[in-house]
Amino acid sequence: MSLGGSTAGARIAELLRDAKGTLCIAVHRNADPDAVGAALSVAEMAQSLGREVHLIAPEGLERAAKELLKALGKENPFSPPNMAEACDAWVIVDTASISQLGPIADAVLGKEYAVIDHHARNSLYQGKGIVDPEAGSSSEIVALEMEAMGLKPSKTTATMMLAGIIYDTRFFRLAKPTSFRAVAYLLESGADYRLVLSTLTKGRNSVPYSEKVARLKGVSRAGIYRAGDLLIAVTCIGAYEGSVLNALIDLGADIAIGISRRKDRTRVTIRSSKRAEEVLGGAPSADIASHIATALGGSGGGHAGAAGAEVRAEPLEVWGAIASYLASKGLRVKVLEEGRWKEECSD
Ligand SMILES: [Mn+2]
Repeated sequence: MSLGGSTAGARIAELLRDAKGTLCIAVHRNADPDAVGAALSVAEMAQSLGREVHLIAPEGLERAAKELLKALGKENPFSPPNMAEACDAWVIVDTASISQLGPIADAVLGKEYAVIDHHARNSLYQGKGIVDPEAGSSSEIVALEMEAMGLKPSKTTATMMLAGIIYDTRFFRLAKPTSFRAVAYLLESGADYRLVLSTLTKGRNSVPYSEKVARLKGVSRAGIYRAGDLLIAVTCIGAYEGSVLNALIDLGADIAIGISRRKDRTRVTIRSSKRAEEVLGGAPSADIASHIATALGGSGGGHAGAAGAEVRAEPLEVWGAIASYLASKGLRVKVLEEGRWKEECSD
């Protein structure tokens, strides 16, 4: 069978068709609607080529993704991480770094794999697959490949991919031309736009109790720093990092950093404002994550606005690496308020 699509898309089709043994699709930890939409559509691509695939989530699904599956009347299609051992070849979707693969990293990296992703810095990509930082989402990359191959996603998958695009582009605020092209194709394929909007907006107004507590704790512990005229907030948090950091950005921080201790590692989550992007150039969140990973030995990746890194280093060393990134931009860090994050993050 020969398929159209881009050259990279054709290579993915080749891998899906020819890979020996058990074929699996991996998403990132805490998989969001974009990761789930892209994974479901790659699975349908594989099925159209006569291949069965297993979907593996290293650390479960994020709330919005779960709510969408529920609204679609679909069971969670992902197997737990211990299934990863049985996989012989992989397609990794929407995932930028080893740390985002969590417990399945070793099972994936030892095998043949392709990457489909849109992050500005992707440290997993080794030439096989499609990494397009110009795309607003991974779902739109796969949607346009499917269209070029003459494949139509099922209604459920089309709806999940549409949700992925809307979620990752923050309701089209960060949309690219390819986002809208893909949306047109998904709507023609039967995607349920109203269901996506009602599910994604309903989730917003019903923040769970534990997430509210995490936000308030995260804000109350935060240290506040100044670099040039950028405001930087650093906090110590173990859960709902994205939600806490978005709250800090909403309160006025240009860069918000969440530090979380895990046994022998430190996980760092970063969010940056548009203004930080203008002042610092490049893709600040992703650049800080890469800088930390390079300086301290670990992995990191992400977008201009959101990124993450995981290193075997102490929180204070992480803060030192961030200060050295800012110094490389000619900015010195001044303390406005130390907060309690250092105490909270030391054991
Ligand atoms: Mn994404």
